Amino acid sequence: MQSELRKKLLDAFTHAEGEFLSGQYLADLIGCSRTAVWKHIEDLRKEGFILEAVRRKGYRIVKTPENIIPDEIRLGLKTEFLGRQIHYEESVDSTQKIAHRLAYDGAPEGTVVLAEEQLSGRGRMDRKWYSPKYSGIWMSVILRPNILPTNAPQLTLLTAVAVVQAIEEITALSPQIKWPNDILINGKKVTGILTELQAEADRVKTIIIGIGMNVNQKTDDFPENIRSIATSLSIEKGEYISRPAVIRAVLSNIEKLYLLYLEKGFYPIKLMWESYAVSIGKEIVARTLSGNISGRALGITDEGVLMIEDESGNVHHVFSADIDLSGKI
Ligand code: BT5
Repeated sequence: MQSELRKKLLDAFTHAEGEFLSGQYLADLIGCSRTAVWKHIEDLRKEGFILEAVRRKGYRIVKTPENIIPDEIRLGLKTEFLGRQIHYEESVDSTQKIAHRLAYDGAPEGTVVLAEEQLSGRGRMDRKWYSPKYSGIWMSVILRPNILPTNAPQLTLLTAVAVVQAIEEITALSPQIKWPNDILINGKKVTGILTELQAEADRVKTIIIGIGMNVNQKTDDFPENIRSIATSLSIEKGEYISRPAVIRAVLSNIEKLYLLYLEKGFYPIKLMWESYAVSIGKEIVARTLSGNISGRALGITDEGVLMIEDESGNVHHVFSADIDLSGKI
């Protein structure tokens, strides 16, 4: 089916909110015969939509498919280059792995890898990222900025701002960022970001930004070991959330901020990031590979490095750590 036609039909059903639309109404709307409408309805069924057809009443959508159809994402997507190429898979080990391979093979900047589930989704330092089927957004984005490898963490912070703004737009919830890569709602983790590099000594070749967003999980869907620290948009909002809408908002915000970053540098992003950060001004503990540092979080440097002032007034620069907000070692 032509994508314009498909969009008209889906929009009409969305506005109908589960009520019936007559075959004649749909035929007039898209300018075709009632037989052609029936054919289009069959096409939607093949995509996984469940439609009810009742004589003299017409059609109504009972259930939309669980899948994230790349065409549906692209339809309302207002970006120049991000997400113009979507590599979509039902089940993968990790979208990061696929994105690395595509980038290596020369995929254009802005290519996005999306999967319905990940069997070995990963966090930082080889930690596990739970990515169950159909309920979240597991996605990797390929960017090729001309920056130094030491500035790559800035892209994690940029993505965190883009995700927070997307969540605000779609759900009106108010997420916060915990340095460097956690997005929290009511103190629980709703999104994690993992930035990986393909770099030469002094130049970034490719940045792969992995974004894992919990969207429609219920509390019981989380494994026990993270149930008390994880949440989903749906749990927080109390309703089902459309994944394509969230994906579009995240992509369009990343592109907007990325273009701003390329033009003006990190400073404007840093200001936005600080406005969403939970830890600034608070007593925290940074757990690093070489030990714990406790003190007051002062903010981040222009490179995105966290600054912590300890009891004796020494300022520590922290490049990589897990942050504990309780302030006690
Ligand atoms: C992260 O690591 O938060 C980065 C997660 C990035 C996931 C995306 S999904 C698409 C792309 N493909 C991948 O394979 N990865 C990326 P980190 O800060 O290390 O946090 C990991 C910790 O978060 C785990 O040790 C758990 O405690 C917790 N965790 C795991 N799965 C979670 C989930 N679904 N929701 C909330 N917390 C989770």
